[in-house]
Amino acid sequence: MTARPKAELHVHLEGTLEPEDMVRFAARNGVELPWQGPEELRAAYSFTGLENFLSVYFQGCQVLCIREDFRELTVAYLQRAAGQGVRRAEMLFGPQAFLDRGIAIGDQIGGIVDGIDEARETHGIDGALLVSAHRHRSEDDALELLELVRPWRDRVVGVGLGGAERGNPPSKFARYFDAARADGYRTTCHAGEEGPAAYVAAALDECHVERIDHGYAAATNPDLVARLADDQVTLTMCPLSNLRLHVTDDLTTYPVKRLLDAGVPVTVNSDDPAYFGGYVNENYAAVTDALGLTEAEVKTLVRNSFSGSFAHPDELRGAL
Ligand code: ES4
Ligand code: ZN
Repeated sequence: MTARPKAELHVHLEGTLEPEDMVRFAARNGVELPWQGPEELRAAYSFTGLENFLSVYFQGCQVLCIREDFRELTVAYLQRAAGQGVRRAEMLFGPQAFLDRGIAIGDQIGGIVDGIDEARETHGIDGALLVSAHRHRSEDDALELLELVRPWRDRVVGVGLGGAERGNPPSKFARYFDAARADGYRTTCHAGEEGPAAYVAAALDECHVERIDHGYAAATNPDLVARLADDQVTLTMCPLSNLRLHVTDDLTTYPVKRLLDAGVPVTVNSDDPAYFGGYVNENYAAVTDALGLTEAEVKTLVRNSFSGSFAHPDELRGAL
């Protein structure tokens, strides 16, 4: 699996911050953390659910302060991903938590695109940035985010929506996705992680997004599964994340295999790998072991990762 070329379509850049780097950035930026060192941090990574995870994750985000931090974070993830055979990495990043702390959008995105360019040179990996809004904030905040990002339009491939899912349905963000499409962005939306299958349907019907991040709950609804297959909607699933956040407690029933059998273009991804115990290959290994996936099934997953990517088709020649 290590050398198998693949794309990763669902990873939060902030979720790639390893405990050692968090402690190092905290020290150099003079940020106080409630944890003493990397071991104490890892011990704290026992989550009751998505919102409990997000509260720890946003505390971790506080160590990222200057442009250089965002560049180093990006290079470190892309180097690691390239080492796992990732050729194309589509990285979600949520500027709102950093804007709250007065960090200029140019320092955030400037550092990330510097990191993408450096990693392309040194590791040959095709990194792409997707800006993600928080669904627990207002739609007006999300629309304002699009305005702030406008100067970097040519360096941002797409937009997404993450954050606390329960009580924050995709329908709340229909105008955000409309505005993003009008600006030429590709679109993806977290749905059906802790939320119901109806949120997956709403992301498609009301927000008209191209891809669904997670989509775990969709597997409970046969009509929706048939629709995802008919319309070839890519799901970016994250098995270790779903385990750690108690979306599922057992990967032997994980719906990847059933969705593949139904013809849904499902993919395997890491989500927040520094917090959930594995990068993309550990996620492939977890589902392959638990479900006994065949070589042909793993090949399909890998092919889906490229076909579901937002890369220009010319860049994908040979991968499909
Ligand atoms: C998320 Cl905003 C955000 N960041 C990282 N992981 C997430 N999962 C759901 N929303
Ligand atoms: Zn995610």
